[in-house]
Amino acid sequence: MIGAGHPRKAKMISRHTSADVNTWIQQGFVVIPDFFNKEEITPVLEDFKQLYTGQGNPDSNSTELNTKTGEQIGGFHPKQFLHFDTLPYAASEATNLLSLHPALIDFSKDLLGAEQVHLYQSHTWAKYTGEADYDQPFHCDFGNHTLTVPGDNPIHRTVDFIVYITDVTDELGALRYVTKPDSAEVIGDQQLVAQAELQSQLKQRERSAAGPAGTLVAHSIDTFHRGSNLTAENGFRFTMTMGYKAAGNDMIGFHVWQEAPNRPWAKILDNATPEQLQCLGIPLPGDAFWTPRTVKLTQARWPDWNMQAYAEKLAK
Ligand SMILES: O=C(O)CCC(=O)C(=O)O
Ligand SMILES: [Fe+2]
Repeated sequence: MIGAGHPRKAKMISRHTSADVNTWIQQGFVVIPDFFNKEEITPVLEDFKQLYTGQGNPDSNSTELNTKTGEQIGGFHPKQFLHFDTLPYAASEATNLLSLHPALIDFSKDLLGAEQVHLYQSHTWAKYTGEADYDQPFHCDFGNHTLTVPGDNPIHRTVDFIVYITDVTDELGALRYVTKPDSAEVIGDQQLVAQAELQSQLKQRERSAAGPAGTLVAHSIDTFHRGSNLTAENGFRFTMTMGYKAAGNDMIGFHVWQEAPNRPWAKILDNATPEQLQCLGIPLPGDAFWTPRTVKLTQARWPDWNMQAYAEKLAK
């Protein structure tokens, strides 16, 4: 088995099992309904309400965009991607640190079989009934995560997490997916794009990732899935998407954290542990990067970041 059980120091209490890791490797998807608890999700829900106040289509359920023509295969549409935000968020510590939750880092390491992982994507996403037709065709997400293709070994791929901040039912746009064995039967393992005639065959095999708030969906950039439409009256769906890769995997990318220094980084720097910050590319205390000069200059740049651990363990 690739991925689970590699030796690590100080193992935290995991929120996943080795069966979850196996399911992800074999099926390409795993859905864990209670990964995050109510106390963790409630403040994030409050933040979403603030971030997206007054958003959504007030005239829900009656727009042209939301009408369907028979069994038509869905398409990608820019209106599906409104109400996106990117880490760090103009929101509470809870929302800013959810993407870096130790249990997610721990799960990512086991899924990818990597000693160290890097958070390369984190965004919020709000969808509203009637604002767009959110039905998409089956696709894999690798197209805007790599210039090559998903690797054969998990360590070369990524894990894409979706966290439900609200309950996500089939009527509220639950992601639909096809397991790896099923998609292999339909289109083989030599194709990464499903043409129209295969879309309907995949649809016959689709499963729903519906779940309550707190649910974690883990998939990868090589697994077939699609967004589905919101049909519940006045419905809305709040989720967060996070992507992890093995540290040093330069083939994979999405956000470039460094290009947005004016965003509210203090929310993260002032509250995260060195292990969490390492997932954003900041070396651990004791790394050769940290010298008296680099600690002093970094501290001057971010005065409220408690850098004691870095200052105490300077490179010789
Ligand atoms: O949000 C979802 O349920 C899935 C959307 C999706 O797969 C995509 O936009 O790539
Ligand atoms: Fe996708």
